[in-house]
Amino acid sequence: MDTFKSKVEKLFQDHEKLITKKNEQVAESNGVYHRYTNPILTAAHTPVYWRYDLNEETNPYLMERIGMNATLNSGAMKWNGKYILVVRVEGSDRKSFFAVAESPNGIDNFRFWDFPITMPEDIIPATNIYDMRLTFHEDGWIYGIFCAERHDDNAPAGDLSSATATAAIARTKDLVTWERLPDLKTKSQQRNVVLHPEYVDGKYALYTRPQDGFIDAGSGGGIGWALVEDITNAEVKEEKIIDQRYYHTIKEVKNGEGPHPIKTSKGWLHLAHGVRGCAAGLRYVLYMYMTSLEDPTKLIATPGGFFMAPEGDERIGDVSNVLFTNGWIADDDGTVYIYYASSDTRMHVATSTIDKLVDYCFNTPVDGLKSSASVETLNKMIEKNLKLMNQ
Ligand code: M1P
Repeated sequence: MDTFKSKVEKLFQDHEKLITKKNEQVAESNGVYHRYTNPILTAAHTPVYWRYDLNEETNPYLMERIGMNATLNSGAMKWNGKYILVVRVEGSDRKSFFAVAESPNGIDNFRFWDFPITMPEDIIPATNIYDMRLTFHEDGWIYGIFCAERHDDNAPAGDLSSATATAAIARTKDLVTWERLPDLKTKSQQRNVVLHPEYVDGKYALYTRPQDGFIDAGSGGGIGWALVEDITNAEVKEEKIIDQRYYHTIKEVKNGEGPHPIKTSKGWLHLAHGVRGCAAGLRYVLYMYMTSLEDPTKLIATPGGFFMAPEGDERIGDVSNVLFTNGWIADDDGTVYIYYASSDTRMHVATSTIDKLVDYCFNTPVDGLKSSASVETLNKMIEKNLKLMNQ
């Protein structure tokens, strides 16, 4: 007969088997990146001792006491030789919080640290916090910028859904103890705010995403850029749109910077998400672009279309048809680990290299913004190839 002790042992064994499962590269690839067979983190990867009260006296039926719903949109960095994710964990109560998970190789064996992050509350406490971008800034601090969501108290009585989004800022030296700074002051609501890793003109530089409402980017225009003098009292005084949205593209409805850009010899390499509407709802895909090293507000490569879109099981989840990224790691050997969530439910990794991604950015045709331009681009490729093939 199963005893309480044997049932607890089984829980731990099954969990250990899940988190130590080897992750294999998927054989098919478009040459730009490789996907992997297993998600790297799911709700079931959260520790058993987060979910179960392991005391037989207080939990005689060994039932889950605290449910976890999803592990998604994670910030990433290499830290003390480990691949670190600051994961957005969502409980069954719909509240998101941050927790660190680390892996020795970046593609499997991700293990959560014992405790989630206890994020100090701001002067105006938030109801929900999520989607942290990590930046190891040249000032020596590790910054986490994330969305702080609060009920919109200006909404009509009874409207419990209207909310506001601001960019919350915190910093740390060890990923355990965080110092909370005041939220970014801006004219509009903001989500997907990201700190550039270097000073620009002696100031902190931010990628922003002005939005008219909590959901609608509206007149926001696209991904913005702003310089801030004092990060401990950050205020956006001037905001310039650097990556605009366009009609009938993958970023028609919204876009947002992913993780902070990677510095390469050819320019800053960016990963972002683009959103379009369709009968099934919003479709979130990932795309790339590059900016100049001399002037990080200047676009120098704008590959058209999506870089990655939901495939297979990735299409299904709490918010289906979504890929979202806010973390990647560039290793010294040039390997890039792209961490992305599918359908707001689970985390995955894809790998590529800096050289391939830069080549992708400079040599993928730009979006001509109409069908005839797409056909023209396609015809050029076909003609060139047919000549080669018939030689
Ligand atoms: O549900 C998809 C995504 O929706 C939002 O993205 P955006 O800021 O572009 O509107 C965020 O809530 C994000 O967390 C979520 O994954």
